[in-house]
Amino acid sequence: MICKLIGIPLQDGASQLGCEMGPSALRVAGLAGTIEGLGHDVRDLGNVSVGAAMVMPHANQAIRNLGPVAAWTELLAEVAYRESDEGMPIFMGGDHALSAGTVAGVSRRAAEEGKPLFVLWLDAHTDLHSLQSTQSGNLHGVPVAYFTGRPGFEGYFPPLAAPVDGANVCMIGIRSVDPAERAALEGTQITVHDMRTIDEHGVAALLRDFLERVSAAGGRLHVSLDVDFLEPTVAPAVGTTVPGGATFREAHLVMEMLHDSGLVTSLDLVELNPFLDERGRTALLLVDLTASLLGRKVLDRPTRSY
Ligand code: DIR
Ligand code: MN
Ligand code: MN
Ligand code: MN
Repeated sequence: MICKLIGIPLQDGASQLGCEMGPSALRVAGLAGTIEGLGHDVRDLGNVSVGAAMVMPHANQAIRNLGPVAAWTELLAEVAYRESDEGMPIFMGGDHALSAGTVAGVSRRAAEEGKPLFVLWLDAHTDLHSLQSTQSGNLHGVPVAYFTGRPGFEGYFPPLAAPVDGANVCMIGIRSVDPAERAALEGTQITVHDMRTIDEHGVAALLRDFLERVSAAGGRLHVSLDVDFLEPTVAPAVGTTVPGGATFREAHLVMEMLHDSGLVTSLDLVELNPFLDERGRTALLLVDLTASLLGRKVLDRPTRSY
């Protein structure tokens, strides 16, 4: 398979600086060579960059960097649309605000192909704030509301070519939801598997149900992996750690099952903040998780102490 690496040094959506180093850390950790070693054709397309953005005033004074994030969203929607023509684009973030653009772009691609787009959201958070409801003002908290077509983005973020149907979005790992997001969830058909559900049923059964739906619908599948999906002791390099996350094995099992399904058409690796890492261990973990998604078997995994 052709894998296209696309670096997105975006940090304007996060509370802490450092995500702009994410693409570099993933390269240094050996992402390209690892994927090549699995027999794939890797093309590193370099980093995307936006020029100086406009100041965009908004009634919600808490919002930070609205102009720049809007500009990134517009550019990334174009890049994601273009690069989803063939092979699997791997979007190396960068904070999670980038998914507003990447999902908008791959959704436009799916619509053109006459297929539904499904999104697997692996995260501690639902990222379902509107521009009005965010209290932190960090725009990595809004991408799901945007790409599912919820109101309030008009005149700020670019119009969506094809909003994603909430019924096609499955969230796994959720354990930190703000009250406004909780209220917004009620009005959607998004599937939310919180950590308690995972504890009780196991991640495999939950994921299998979703993958069967994707397969039956003949959909494209975009996977968005936020570092804070994982338990902070395994993946410390993220600005918004939340205890009680997915274990090392739960995360790998998700990736292994995604590989076996053959359904994944695009991937975000987001929120890696190398400044918070411990000798690159979180970057290496993301490389290994991506390897599992692209076919590496447990028996072939190099032994690392992390
Ligand atoms: C919180 C945290 N819900 C916010 N969101 C994060 O700032 O809106 N998303 N960390 O990944
Ligand atoms: Mn092309
Ligand atoms: Mn997130
Ligand atoms: Mn998160």
